[in-house]
Amino acid sequence: NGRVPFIAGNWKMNLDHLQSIAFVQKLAWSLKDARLDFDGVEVAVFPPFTDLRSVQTLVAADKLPVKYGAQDVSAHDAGAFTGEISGAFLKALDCEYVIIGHSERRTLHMEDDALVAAKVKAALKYDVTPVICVGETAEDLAEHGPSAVPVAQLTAALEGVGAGADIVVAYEPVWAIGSGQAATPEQAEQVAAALRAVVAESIGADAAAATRILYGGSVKSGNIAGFMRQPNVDGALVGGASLDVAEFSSISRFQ
Ligand code: G2H
Repeated sequence: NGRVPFIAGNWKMNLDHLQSIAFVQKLAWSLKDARLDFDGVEVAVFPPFTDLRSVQTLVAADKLPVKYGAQDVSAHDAGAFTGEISGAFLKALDCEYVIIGHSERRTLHMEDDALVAAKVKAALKYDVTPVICVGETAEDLAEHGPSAVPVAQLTAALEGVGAGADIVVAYEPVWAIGSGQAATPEQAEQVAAALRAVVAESIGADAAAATRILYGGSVKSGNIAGFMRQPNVDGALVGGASLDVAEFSSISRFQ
């Protein structure tokens, strides 16, 4: 299908500064040692804001084959928004990606669909590719079935986004996040296919064909291969298992 698989490590608020920097270096060595075909897979890490400058410097200086992005972005361009980080700031740090609408932000920081949509537009405005997270809770699943809530969330997130926009979508069922209980590859495929239809409807068939749709929620080396075999699943957003170099390197090789 021409889509380059994407393995993304969402570190959340876990590794400290020294661990982050050492991780990026060791990951690059590990992937090179394993002779990973970097044309065949994109590997990215998402450190805390405070480590992005160091990661940028390290990656640029050593030309490391690891991409990186931020875990969130402000919906605003500039101004009196204490504590916020703009898309322009992320672009200046050469972030290629930014995670938007992660379930932890939706739940713990009250981010709603409208704010997620505004953040998606803010990222795109500064040419930072949004990794748009959607997913249903166990209650949503019981009440509405597998795709309804993720489909509604993605439809809202793409409201007003121009045709052909460069986006990544991450399907992360809330019941699978950090629970050790991943979705089955078939469940992930079913929702990913529905989400691809939303992308087609919202920003066009070409964008839908090009958009990577990731699965996230308790991904580890032991289950990545099953997800990667699904035609509509193009990678993974990995949390807990992205905090260990050997494990994340293994996932990057789909094994
Ligand atoms: C979902 C995922 C990463 P984990 O939050 O975004 O985390 O792999 O720990 O379930």
